[in-house]
Amino acid sequence: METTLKPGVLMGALVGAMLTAPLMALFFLGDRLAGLAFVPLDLFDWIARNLPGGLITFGIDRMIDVLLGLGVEPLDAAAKTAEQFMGLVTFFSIGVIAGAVFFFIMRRRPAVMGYIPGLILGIIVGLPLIAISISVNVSATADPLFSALWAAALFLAWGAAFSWLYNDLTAIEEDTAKAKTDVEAQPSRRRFLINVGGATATLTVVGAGLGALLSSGDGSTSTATINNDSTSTTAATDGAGNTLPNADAVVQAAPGTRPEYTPIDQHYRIDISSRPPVIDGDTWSMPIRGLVENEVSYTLDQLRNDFEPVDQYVTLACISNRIAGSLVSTTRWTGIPMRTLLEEAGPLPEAGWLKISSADAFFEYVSLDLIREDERVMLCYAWDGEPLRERHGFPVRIYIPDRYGMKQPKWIINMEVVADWDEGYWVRRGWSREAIMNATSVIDTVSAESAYEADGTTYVPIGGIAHAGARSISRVEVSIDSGEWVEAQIREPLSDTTWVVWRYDWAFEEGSHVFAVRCYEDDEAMTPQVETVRGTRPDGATGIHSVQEFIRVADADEEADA
Ligand SMILES: Nc1nc2c(c(=O)[nH]1)N[C@H]1C(S)=C(S)[C@@H](COP(=O)(O)O)O[C@H]1N2
Ligand SMILES: [Mo]
Repeated sequence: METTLKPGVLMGALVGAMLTAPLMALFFLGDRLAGLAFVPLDLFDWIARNLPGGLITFGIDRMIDVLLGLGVEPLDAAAKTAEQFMGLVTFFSIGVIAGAVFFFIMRRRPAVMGYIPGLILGIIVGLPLIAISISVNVSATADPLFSALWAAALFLAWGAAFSWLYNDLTAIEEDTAKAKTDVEAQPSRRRFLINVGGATATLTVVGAGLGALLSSGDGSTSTATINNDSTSTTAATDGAGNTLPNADAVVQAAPGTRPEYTPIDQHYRIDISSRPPVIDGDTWSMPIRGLVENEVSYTLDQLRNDFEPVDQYVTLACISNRIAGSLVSTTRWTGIPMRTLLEEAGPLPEAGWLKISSADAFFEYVSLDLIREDERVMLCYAWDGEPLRERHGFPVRIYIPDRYGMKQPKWIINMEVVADWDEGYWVRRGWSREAIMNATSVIDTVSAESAYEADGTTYVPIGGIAHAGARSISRVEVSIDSGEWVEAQIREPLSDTTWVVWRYDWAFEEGSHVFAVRCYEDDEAMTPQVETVRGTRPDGATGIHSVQEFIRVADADEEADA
């Protein structure tokens, strides 16, 4: 008979929700206020890292489908936000389930035992989560010991609150039962829950609100600018105001083409963690050890001051970029040829590979032969003339020409010369071993607004980009309404490791048209881009990009008369 007077599983779930929301808000506040570990996101990172690769890719693909369907831009920032949101939902669900289970078990206990059951709950849920947080967190700036103590205190308080609420709710049930006739007694449980809910909601809002206020913002929000002004799309300077090497190029981008040199705030960003690792540039140093004659180690100052800096304009793309996707960008990379550093270490005869490891547990292998043969392989410490941004790999990352981003670790903390190749982070999860960039061409714009007249014909500029890693583009062709492929003009590129901007001035005909583009590599064979449609996994997407648009030129006749 007594058990019926005890609050049940649904009540437990409700209490779980009421207590877990402020717990998360306090974790967030600790993160913003003191750089303490944000355990809910650590949990998500840990899950994402330990799921089989196929499942992760499937999950990310579905997420991208949803975001694309919603028209969310920029996609990579939105994906990061969605990931963080999924992390918070997962953690919250654990709290709700913990509440339900706790009340379920307590119902079957004969007597109330003060705060002990709640504290035990806090330990059972908290301990593994703290262990997970310690193992994956690389973005917290506070001492891991402080983070662990802080998390332990929060989980214990959270657990104790379950006992406190459970005991009070039980007491209220009993009072209510005794006072069956008392009209006042019935609403007391509801009043109690409203009071508790109000208190936890206030704590949540104040904690999260303060945390948000304290967020300096790491600049991860980027605004997409569509440029309809032909002078700014082919801007002649980089972020620091330096003249770009192809400033005098004859061919101008069709208005509406993406910026040829990506503004640094708009450079795409992809990494395995929900937040970038935070590294102190003053204390960081990078060793090269393993099968070498001299173990060497470099501080950031040494890398900047003791070596002649090299600049390279580079187009970087993610292997999970879809045809015409936004995960590709171009900027100027500054650093030191990896060959120079390798020579200082002096690999032993049996050495074959360089294992590069990152602060976020990411790693990849680069062949020593490649480093020796290709001096463009570079240890990079600056982008667009500035120290690498936190999210782009501060303090150093590697550049390997012709490879997708998955081969190019950011946030490097260690290099080890080893004898044998092994699978890198994404290779283990089923992605390409070589990750050579596929030749790709994209239509950015069919610019009816920029139509112009010449010799009695109206022309509409069409334009976009094409790239093939470090293999250069020799020719771009356009086809309209499945007609003959005709050659487009190519703007002289920033370098032979960047995309080219192409343009085709089309003799306009009003109506709905399908525009398609394809490109050729700059080799003897003039290798054409692969036209077969193939998804991103495992070797990167291939296929022709085409767009269908209804093209009408406003007042074309009037302009011709004028
Ligand atoms: N340490 C580390 N390096 C990394 C990654 C990562 O998750 N961790 N992601 C890789 C992938 S998949 C890509 S596409 C590029 C993206 O670089 P960006 O974010 O600076 O554009 O970084 C690569 N290097
Ligand atoms: Mo990537």
